[in-house]
Amino acid sequence: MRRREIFKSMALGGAAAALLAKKEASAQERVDRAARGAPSPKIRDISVIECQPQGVRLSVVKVTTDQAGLYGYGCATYTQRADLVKPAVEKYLKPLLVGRPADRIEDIWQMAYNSSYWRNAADLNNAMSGVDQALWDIKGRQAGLPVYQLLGGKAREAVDLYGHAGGAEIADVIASAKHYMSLGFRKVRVQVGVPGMSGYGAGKGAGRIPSLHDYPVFEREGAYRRAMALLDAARTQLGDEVELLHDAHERYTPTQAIRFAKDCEKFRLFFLEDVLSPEDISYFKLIRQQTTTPLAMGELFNSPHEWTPLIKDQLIDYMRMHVSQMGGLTPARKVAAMGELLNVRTAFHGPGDVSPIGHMAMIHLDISITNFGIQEYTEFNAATAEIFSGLPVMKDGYFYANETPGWGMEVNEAAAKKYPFDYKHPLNGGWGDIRLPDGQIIKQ
Ligand code: GCO
Ligand code: MG
Repeated sequence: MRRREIFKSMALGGAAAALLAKKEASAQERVDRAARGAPSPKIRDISVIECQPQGVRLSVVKVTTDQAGLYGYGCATYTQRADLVKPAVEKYLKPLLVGRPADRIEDIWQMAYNSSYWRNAADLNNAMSGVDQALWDIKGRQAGLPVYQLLGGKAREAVDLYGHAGGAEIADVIASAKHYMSLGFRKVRVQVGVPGMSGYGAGKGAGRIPSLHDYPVFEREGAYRRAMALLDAARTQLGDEVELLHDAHERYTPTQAIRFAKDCEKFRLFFLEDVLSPEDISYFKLIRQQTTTPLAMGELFNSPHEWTPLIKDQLIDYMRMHVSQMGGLTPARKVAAMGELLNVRTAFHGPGDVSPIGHMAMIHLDISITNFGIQEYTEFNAATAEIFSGLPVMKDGYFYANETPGWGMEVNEAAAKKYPFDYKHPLNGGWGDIRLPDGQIIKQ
């Protein structure tokens, strides 16, 4: 024992000193491992944990290494095509990666990206994300550090959130928004049902507008007027303090989108989301020239060819990508860094169809970057808490990162099995069709 330990032990008394010396020894051992280069863990197994604790299909990848007790989790959730993710992992990424060094995250990401030849597909990106985020979890567990420390440490104490206020009638939305504000939320997304048609993000409006079919129906100008009435009421009744967000969910034509963004100026939104479809992103330059309404876009993007032009030319204010649709934390942190150079902030997609592992991965990235914008909030129920330990803690409208190594989360696979995918869903988790009165299907 070094002289310093001897003097310390005399002062502190035997047992306490021994404990302190043991703690210091393990801390020293960790430093030594890092200094001498801890033995590189090899990937021994890759598996997929599927569950549906809140009515939405979640896919989580577990990567196990050859070092006892060293494994990690990553989010691979693509709820509408969940059954494609598992084979993409097990039949393609597992044979490619087992035996490879788990600590070469960038190299493995590039290998997986290249291995399908055709790339930037939603299902393959989600499979890659599951592995990628698991490797970051492993890196943190190996280093004994939360992942945000590997990304440069905290740039803020916690991650600011927005809640989803919705309802069939405007009064219901206002009440829901007031509930979030009572919890301390400073930002609230407002969405309302549209009488007689299938709106987005809120209860279904009563009745049905005339149409030539019996499918769910949507009529653009009626929905537009309803949205303006909602935003006017929200700003009037909730006051100027609260920041309002609204998701147009690609429901309008491009020229309606330009008008919608202009009409929103008087409501001073925090952002207007998905005012265009990904196929129409060339219209953003027209919107940008005509209005100061902040614009958010990206949850439907899978490829750098979609987000790069919008960020490069500063045509949006917030990047809304679904991190697992991008391929994981590795690409997300690169695009976040690109956004910082161009003052485009992050607002990563975080509804119920992101697993708690995916939420935690976003929180670790959000908390460590300068151009963080806002994070979407999802409430977790008891079933989710039964499966995932270390869930993000929400306090006063903020999410907090775990301070324990990696993501700081565990997945109870036995509990996950209690909540299997529900194959009774008529579309097997798919996205239903909504049509204009004449029967034309719309993107929604
Ligand atoms: C959002 C999104 C979601 C999507 C859903 C699709 O802004 O959170 O628009 O509500 O509709 O994630 O599965
Ligand atoms: Mg959206």
